[in-house]
Amino acid sequence: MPVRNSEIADIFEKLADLLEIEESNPFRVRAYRNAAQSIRGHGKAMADLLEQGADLSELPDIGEDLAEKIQTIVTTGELPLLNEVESRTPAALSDMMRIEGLGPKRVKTLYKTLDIKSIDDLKRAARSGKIREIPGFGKKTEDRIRTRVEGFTSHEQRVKLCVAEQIAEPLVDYLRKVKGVKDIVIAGSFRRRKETVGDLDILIAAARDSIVMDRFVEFGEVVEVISKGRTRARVRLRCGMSVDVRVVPAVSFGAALVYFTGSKQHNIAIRKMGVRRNLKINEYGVFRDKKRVAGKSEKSVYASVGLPVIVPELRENRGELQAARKNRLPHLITMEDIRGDLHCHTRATDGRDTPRRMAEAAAERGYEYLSINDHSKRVAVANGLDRKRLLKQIKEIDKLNEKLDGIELLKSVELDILQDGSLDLPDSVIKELDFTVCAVHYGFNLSRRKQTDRVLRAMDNPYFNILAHPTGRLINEREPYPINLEAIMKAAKERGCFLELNAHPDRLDLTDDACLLAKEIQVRIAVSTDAHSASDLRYMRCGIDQARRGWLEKTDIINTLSLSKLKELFARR
Ligand code: DGT
Ligand code: CA
Ligand code: CA
Repeated sequence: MPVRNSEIADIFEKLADLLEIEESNPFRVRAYRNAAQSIRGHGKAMADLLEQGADLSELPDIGEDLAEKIQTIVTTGELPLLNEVESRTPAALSDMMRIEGLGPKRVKTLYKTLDIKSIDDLKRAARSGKIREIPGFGKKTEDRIRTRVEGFTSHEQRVKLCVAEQIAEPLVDYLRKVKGVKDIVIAGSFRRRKETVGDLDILIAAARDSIVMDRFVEFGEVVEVISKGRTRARVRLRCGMSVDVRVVPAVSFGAALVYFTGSKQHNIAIRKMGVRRNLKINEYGVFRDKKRVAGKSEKSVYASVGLPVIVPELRENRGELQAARKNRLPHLITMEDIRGDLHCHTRATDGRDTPRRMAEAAAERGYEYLSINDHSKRVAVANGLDRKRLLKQIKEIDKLNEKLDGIELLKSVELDILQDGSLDLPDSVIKELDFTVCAVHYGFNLSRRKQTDRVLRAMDNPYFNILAHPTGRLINEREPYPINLEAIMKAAKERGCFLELNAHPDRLDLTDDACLLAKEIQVRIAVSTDAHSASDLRYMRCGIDQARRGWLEKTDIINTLSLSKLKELFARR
């Protein structure tokens, strides 16, 4: 099976981590990290590019040496250099660097002084109070490590939706080619577009004597066959993810689709509605006195209980059945509604492309506007913009806009909200911008009350427009910082500010539940990608998936508006 881009990126990232712990040359470390980011964000699979004879050294951040290493990984599945480094420095130290607050220096100290080599070692040491005794750590640091590390493993098994997509695609392509397969759908949480999925549930319409099950367990990525029958099988893949496959006859396909798409709560509610109509609803069909009355299509199943089809994203038993009954289902936002992106970075700070390249990529997507939001100086990036550099960028964008056709670049910034609630640049320069995106980037361990006050105070600044990634969570890596989102949403609504739904697949911040809350409070949302390269603009789809799960409609989202409407809103008058 071809090696996925994410696997190549993981190898380079691990190598960078371990070299950094070994205090290797920082430029070398950076080169591997940049390569990892570039490969991960690339729309096409490296394996495919190589097969087509492409020269990988022409890709951004990939030189000849790295191109050769990618080739090695694609052909052999591993990188000898990483194996060599791992023989000196335990591989799991790299996992520890994913823990918030643990950099290479600390990981190294923990390893050298307490022989901590894995997350489990770290958890034990934090619980036993040994870490606080290391010079430079202390009780506070130990507490913080303990909270992070407990959270780290508890949800590790769930896979981010965008990663699950990369895993599922080759498998589905493979199954589709098997003789006798008529239809194939990935159901479960994947179809409901949940931000993470536990396993894949693949539904196949095929004749009963189809060989598809035999083919399925022969798939190259399968490392364990957990169970296998004529109509159902479950396997584990090399990446650790499990896959359920069901083969159903065409007459049952709709019923099976409803059942395996779930959610379980939605299914149970539908089945109860059936019971009230003397119908038995299961994965095989809809039955009245043992007679099949529906089940070939999803539509027929929903119709049997008097409902229109409900889109998978809404099937969580969060009021969608009541809404359907009253004909009040929301008209969910779609990609076509989006007219621009209000958060991206360029080379000026930690992005990879120029404003011009970003603008061209946005125009290719059919956008009317794109804003440039490089970091202000306080943030973790070393080269954040100060007043002078921001003013210079503003001039550059003005010039660029004169040349650009069909798309306008908006002048913006991603401002740090400082601990006292002030913004990181003076109003005298902020007022030169079209609008601001503001965010909390440090001081995550304030109390809920203090963190909330900090953001509320920031919103008092009349130039505050959009609160970026409002909870700071990183899926599977960092918990949200404690904050009263409801109070923030209400204040934003009152002041004419907006919240971002950060569409980056590592963030998806707001959650679906938070989107529902925003809708209830009627504060409007910007769905923005936080792109760090032109290809990252494609993450908009991940944000739209999340917004749809949160019941958001076109009118709830500001980057569906024309530029002139948007500018009016940003004036906060
Ligand atoms: P996941 O895999 O944890 O991300 O979530 P799902 O929703 O994909 O759950 P999964 O894989 O356990 O099962 C797939 C679907 O099968 C689920 O969404 C609904 C249906 N299902 C599973 N177990 C039950 C059950 O006990 N009762 C009913 N009514 N449906 C079930
Ligand atoms: Ca599942
Ligand atoms: Ca399953």
